Amino acid sequence: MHEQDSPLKLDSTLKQDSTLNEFYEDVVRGLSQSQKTLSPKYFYDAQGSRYFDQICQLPEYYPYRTELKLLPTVARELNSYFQQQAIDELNVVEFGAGSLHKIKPLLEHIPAIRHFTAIDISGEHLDNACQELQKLFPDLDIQAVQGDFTQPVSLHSSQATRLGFFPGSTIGNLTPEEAVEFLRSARQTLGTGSYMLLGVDSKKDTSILHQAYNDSQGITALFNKNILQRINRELGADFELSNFEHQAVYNSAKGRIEMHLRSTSDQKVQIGDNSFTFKQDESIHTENSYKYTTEEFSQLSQGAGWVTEEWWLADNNMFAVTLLRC
Ligand code: AVJ
Repeated sequence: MHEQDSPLKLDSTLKQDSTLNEFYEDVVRGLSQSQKTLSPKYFYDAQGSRYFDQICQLPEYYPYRTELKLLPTVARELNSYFQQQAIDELNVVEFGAGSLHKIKPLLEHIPAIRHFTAIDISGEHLDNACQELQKLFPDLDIQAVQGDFTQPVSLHSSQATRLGFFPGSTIGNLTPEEAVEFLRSARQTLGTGSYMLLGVDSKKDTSILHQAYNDSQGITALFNKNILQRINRELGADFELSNFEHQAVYNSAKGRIEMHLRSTSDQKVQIGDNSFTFKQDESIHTENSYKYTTEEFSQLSQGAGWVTEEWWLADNNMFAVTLLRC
């Protein structure tokens, strides 16, 4: 990685302070609503990113391994597709890049990828992952951007065709309206002639979904509760973690898994000057994970100005990857 490619090191103090302020304001705003809410983007502090990596290794959590198994096929077919289009230089922009496991099959099978821009909210985690990736692909031009993937990024201008990459069904964290908004802004960022490769989790048997978000080892519960621990540590709150219970349920009307933290008693929590009361059984809604049929998702991306080029489906339609063109 080049020095100038790491904005994190240049203005880390400033960034840290404003980030903390924003976190505080988001938390207070979210917990002031009648349905208390926290954004899932705050799951991913260093510990949360580690918990998520552990979730990906769970037998019940099918999305990660199913998509990873599908990606070499996708990458091989993409490679011949780009060759046919005479596209010989690509800049991949990954939104919510995490531990950078998913980009590897693409890099292995698509030699035209020369540039890689990785955007992730967890800056330190991302920097480490980028350094590891650079060792494996020494010629790759890597740019790490710490930030919320829904915020616009400035990409270095080059001749390279841009390929947005948003694997893992992370788009499922957004409501359909927010997903359209995101795809629109990604289209603006990437520009005409660009592509977008997306992982989309499919609608399926409720019991499979239920198990994936209520694993037997309780890692998902730890991941969910970690957000409270983070609020305690970073914002000086006094959440009693044992007074909250992990809950994940499929809302079939909305086509989404909802994660909640349910208060096991009447209680009060202090965050700075604000105090929040919880009734027994009252919940904090911490995450949505939307599931789509291919038809629903193609419709959604069309609404954001993208054209669906291709769908790849995993065995039993467990997970899907789609290529969009702008
Ligand atoms: C990273 C958003 C794709 O929704 O399945 C895993 C996060 N939450 N287990 C998902 C998650 C609980 C995951 N995404």
